[in-house]
Amino acid sequence: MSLEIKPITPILGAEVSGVDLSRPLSNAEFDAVHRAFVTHSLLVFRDQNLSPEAQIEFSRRFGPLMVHVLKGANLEDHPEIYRVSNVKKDGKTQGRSYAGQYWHSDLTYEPRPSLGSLLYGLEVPEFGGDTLFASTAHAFETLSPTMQAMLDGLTAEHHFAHAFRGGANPAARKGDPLDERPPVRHPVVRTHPETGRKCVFVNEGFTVRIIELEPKESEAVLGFLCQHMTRSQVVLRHRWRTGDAVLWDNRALVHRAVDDYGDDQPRHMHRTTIEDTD
Ligand SMILES: O=C(O)CCC(=O)C(=O)O
Repeated sequence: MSLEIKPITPILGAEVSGVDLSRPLSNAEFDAVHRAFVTHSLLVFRDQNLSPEAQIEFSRRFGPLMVHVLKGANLEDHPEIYRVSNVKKDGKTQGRSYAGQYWHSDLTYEPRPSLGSLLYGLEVPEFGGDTLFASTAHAFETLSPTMQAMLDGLTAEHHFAHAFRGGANPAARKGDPLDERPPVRHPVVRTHPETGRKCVFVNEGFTVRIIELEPKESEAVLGFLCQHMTRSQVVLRHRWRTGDAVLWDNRALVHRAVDDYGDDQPRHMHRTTIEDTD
């Protein structure tokens, strides 16, 4: 079966068929996947059967893997796999339940944030539990030149604790090791190293403030940017099927999960997170 790439929306996303990620990809196959990843920012691979080892091996071809700060959610034998799960074993949840219920890009609270993430659905709800994605490059390109010039050169503070301290969803706060990571600073506009496109690099989850602005200005600008990036007409909504592996570019997108399902609907996912070494 040959590799096929079908775009999902005019702005982002493509479905890739003809690839079995459970076995090592040839260099030619990997190059085609890599090109599609850079072009579309998000790739959906259906009907995969991925062991932790295979997921790690495929993800590592993009760069070194990061270990999530919430260690209890990582797979014991494979700490590079972060579990997003509401499934309980011996009364204990198997990973982080209802993770990411706010727009974010993964691990922007780290000094070196993430290049991309691969989320693999082992068990998904019959309905609900979709994931939403929006392009930060498209967001920048649809701002006025005056706004673009104002943002370019600014710096923002990102903090892991922000998502849990009422910055986003207060319900997600309980029991998280809030101070594991000190605040870090990143440019508000970053140039994607592979596409050359400028991307807005702030998010609702982890961005606390824009350093160079007064607090009220910062709040207003961040609020506007988050709203602008995630307008309904630019959002891709991924409806999960068991066996889906979704790879996204954290340098070019923000995403959020939707907790419209309950614990009676098991949702169990394995995520690998690739480091941005540029
Ligand atoms: O569960 C999801 O759909 C996404 C979770 C999330 O935000 C993440 O893995 O970063």
